[in-house]
Amino acid sequence: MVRKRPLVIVTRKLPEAIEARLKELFEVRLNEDDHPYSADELVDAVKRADVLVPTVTDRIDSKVLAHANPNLRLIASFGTGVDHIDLATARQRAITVTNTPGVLTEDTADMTMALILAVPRRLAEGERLMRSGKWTGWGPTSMLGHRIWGKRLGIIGMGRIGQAVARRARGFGLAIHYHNRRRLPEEIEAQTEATYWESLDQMLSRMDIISVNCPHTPATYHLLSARRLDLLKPHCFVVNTSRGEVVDEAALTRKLAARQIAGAGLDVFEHEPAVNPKLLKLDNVVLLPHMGSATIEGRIDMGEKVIINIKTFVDGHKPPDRVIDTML
Ligand code: 8YV
Repeated sequence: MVRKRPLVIVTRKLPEAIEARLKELFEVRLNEDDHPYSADELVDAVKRADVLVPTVTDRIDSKVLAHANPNLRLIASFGTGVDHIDLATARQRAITVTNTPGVLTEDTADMTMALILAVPRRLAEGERLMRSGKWTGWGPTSMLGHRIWGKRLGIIGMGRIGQAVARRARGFGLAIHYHNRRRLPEEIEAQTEATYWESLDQMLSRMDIISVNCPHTPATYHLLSARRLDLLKPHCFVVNTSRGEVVDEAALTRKLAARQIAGAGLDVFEHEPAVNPKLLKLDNVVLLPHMGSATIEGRIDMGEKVIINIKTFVDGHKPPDRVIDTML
């Protein structure tokens, strides 16, 4: 690092306490009005920054990185997913990349569980009915949903968040099934009596609820493709709190509209902030604005992690949350 106080450019507004601490430690450029940066603004940022703090809304691709000044040595991303950063180009340019894993696990698992409950039990539909003023009172066959207890939950991606979802889901009487690149150690499986499926296709065809909890990588892009969505039973519900790109959103929308899938709970979308307009018209979906980890506690913890990653790096140590390690 060339300067005593490196220039840290933060692309979005962070909690006050985090911004205040960043200002104490570094020379900082903040985003006062919190507008998402355009591609030109990102280029401008990498031209000046010693450290860039982006979020999921910033596409740090090879075109942007081509403009990086030689002192840009660290991208300390605010978030766990790093699919918005071209990691191969960053590695080539010897830019270390860090993220903020672990601190949003429980919050994201809570939101996943909320959707697992909300869709089969028609929570959002019931709420809309109340606000419409059209509720005529209780009826034995009105607003019937589907029981959660005793159903099979298939978790795609049994990392930290997937496992936290499994722990919650056990409490609601769901049987836990999972597909993961690698099978988990027996003692972890035992905690939630989880059944491993090496074949995703086979798991999909047998589940009542699917929860997507894997990261978006080139290998998981459209993992739930049209072909795989065809394997789901018509009474199956799909919940996604990971990344929209993991599911073929157009195919999912078609199947939901045709009632070939019972419903979906989506916190993430393939082309955020755009949402397939046909999804907005469907009653059997619950849609949330990418708020899985949106708690003040979580955002502060994420900010603390960003600060620790920058501070250790600037002080010449290995930052704890290295996604790309250029320091070896
Ligand atoms: C964050 C997320 O809010 O951390 C992630 O990967 O998806 C979100 O929960 C967002 O990415 C912050 O950049």
